[in-house]
Amino acid sequence: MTFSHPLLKAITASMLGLGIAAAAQAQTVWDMPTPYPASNFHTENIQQFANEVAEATGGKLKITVHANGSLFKANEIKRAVQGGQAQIGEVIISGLANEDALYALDTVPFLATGYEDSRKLWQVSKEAVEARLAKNGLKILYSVAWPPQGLYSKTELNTIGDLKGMKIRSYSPTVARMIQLMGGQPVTVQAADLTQALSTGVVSANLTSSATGYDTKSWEQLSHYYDIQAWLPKNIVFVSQKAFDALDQPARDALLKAAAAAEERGWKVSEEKTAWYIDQLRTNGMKVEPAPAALQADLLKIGEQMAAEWAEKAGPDGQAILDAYHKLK
Ligand code: PCA
Repeated sequence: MTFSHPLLKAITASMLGLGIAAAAQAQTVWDMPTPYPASNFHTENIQQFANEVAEATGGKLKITVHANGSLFKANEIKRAVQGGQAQIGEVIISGLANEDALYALDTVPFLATGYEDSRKLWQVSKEAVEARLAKNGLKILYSVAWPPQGLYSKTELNTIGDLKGMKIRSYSPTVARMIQLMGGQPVTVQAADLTQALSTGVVSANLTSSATGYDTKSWEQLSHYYDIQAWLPKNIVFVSQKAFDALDQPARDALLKAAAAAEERGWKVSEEKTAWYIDQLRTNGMKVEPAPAALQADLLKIGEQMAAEWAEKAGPDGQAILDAYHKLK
């Protein structure tokens, strides 16, 4: 039979269209809010993860990444996934520290200052973090560390006294605590709002990585980068357990496989790009140096105090994790 009549042709075409629509309905689409810009290495890694999931499932599971706090702001993302307004998301673990001291572990200053130690710290704390999030119906897919955190300033710093009263940008409760102990005034600003906060003079210093300094073109507002290597905070990519359970087995497998690959790739890129990021700060005119010895010594002391504070807050569970970490080191 041929469809030469125009009407028949139209009917056939619309039936084909219906077929395509039915296939599209079999597709699961997940919204993925993330806090950092599209060009950030975490976000690029997430986009690749999403592409791999789409490919491995033959387009059946599509993850739409909404970067830079565009769908939900950094501090709303966990709740959005918990509440089912999004299915998958990314947060920085230490951003959750008001919920549980455990989440602050990777921002205890100078506890783990390089990639190797940071991996060990994750190794000993992962299960506990997973268990906390599971109570909220959330499942961790993978975690990746940021480069070591440094101190950015508009002015030269020689001693801790130079920070007195300075408005310093913070991204988590532990960072705020450190700033307080440094004599500064912490101001919470999410990464997506950082450039504006710096250019309007809301803050004149910042504690973050070379990566975020590069992402936000910190050299336009800040002149000094002190490479104090205070800690390597980690992001997690997590999914609603309910959304995960609703997938068929091949899609679950594809998701977990892509997540494992993203974790490995993410840590590698983070470590490999650190020197490049620092170089970019320098090339763009920032003065990049280690902190003067007196300042670094005072920062280390603050780190010791914060480690003690953390251990007290985190109780015996926290102490057990710390013990396991020191044994591994
Ligand atoms: N960049 C993020 C978190 C840690 C980092 O290196 C930020 O500054 O918000």
